[in-house]
Amino acid sequence: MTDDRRFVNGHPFVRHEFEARPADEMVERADSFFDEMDRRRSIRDFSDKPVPRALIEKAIQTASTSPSGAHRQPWRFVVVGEPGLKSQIRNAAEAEEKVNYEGGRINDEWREALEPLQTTWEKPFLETVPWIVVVFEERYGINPDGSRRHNYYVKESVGMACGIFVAALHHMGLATLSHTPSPMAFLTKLLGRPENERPFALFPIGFPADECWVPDLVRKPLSEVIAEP
Ligand code: IYR
Repeated sequence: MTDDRRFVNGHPFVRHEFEARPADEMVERADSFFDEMDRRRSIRDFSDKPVPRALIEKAIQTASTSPSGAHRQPWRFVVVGEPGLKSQIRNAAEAEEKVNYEGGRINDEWREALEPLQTTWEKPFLETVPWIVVVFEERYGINPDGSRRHNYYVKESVGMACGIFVAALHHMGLATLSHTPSPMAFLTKLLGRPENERPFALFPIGFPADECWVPDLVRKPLSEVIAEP
């Protein structure tokens, strides 16, 4: 056994190779990462330009580096590229959203909150995009004997993984929308997922349309984001 591995109460540990950086390089990297992330926007006008599946898989692999409760990694990323399935997702999502928008499931307060986004029940981008990734949370695992294995902080874990997923896509030059067609139960059936999984969010992924408009939203200033104890 080398110096870089040891057992702690019988459990394997490895030495962590932390990458220490000079102070000026830390500031430079902090600034440039902020600038890059600040250019990210959620979009709804997508092009049908193809995207290699390998890029989607790399973004999923990156997302899967997320921290998770007890390292249970309670997420599944379902990659949908088949046009028929995308159409089925669009149709089912629009059916639910039509009830939201026109059937009264969105109350006045909510409607007012959505007004600046100008969203409607129509979701054509679900057919336009080359890929839809549907993220499922694994509510509990299944042991080899069929019994349930508890997962911890599932929503927190999957939420963090989705954040890293969005950042990875943006970093590689792809655009997405964090979308939660509501209710999402239809995705379990459509994608044949087991009972221990629940849909968490859906990400249409591709390039923006030649003309793509987004709401002129303002990010909160730091003074409204940071609070002192
Ligand atoms: N799910 C609907 C409504 C909607 C809700 C929120 I909160 C948004 O940030 C955006 C939309 C839809 O997708 O249109």
